[in-house]
Amino acid sequence: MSLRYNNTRTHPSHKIASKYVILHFKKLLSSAIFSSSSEFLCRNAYKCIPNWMRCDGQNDCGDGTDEPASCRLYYCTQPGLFQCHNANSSSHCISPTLLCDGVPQCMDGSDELNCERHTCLESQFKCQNPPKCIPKSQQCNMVDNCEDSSDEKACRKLNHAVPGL
Ligand SMILES: [Ca+2]
Ligand SMILES: [Ca+2]
Repeated sequence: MSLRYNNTRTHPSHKIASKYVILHFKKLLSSAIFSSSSEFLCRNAYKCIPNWMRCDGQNDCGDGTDEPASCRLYYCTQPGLFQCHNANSSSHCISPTLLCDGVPQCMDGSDELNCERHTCLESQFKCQNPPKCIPKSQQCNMVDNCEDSSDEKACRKLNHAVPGL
């Protein structure tokens, strides 16, 4: 894409086109800076939230843009739960701690989709392969909870730093 703002001819349509290009460029820039593919960029609040927080009945953005009118009907009994993709009742809602935990709780398996791009909760550790979330308490416990030992790799020094060892 080539941008020429110093055109000698300043026809009104050029101005409108330039304005559109700048706006579009700003939009691209902000999404490139503030959000990854696993995140949703709040439109007005200039912050990113994990994708699964969209349409969960809770205003996580603060500006409400994660809960647009186009969201599917929310059947869950409380906000903040993950609604399985094929949900048609509250029985198809699970805690977000069960997303990408390596066990499908949704009948359609939608809680275990795209886990390589899933953002684990702050209370969780993300294993490398398979990409799944485990409780942080299982990190550095000298047990391979990840299946690839990635939960035990980054903390060898921590294990050795235990007083008395
Ligand atoms: Ca939300
Ligand atoms: Ca699960």
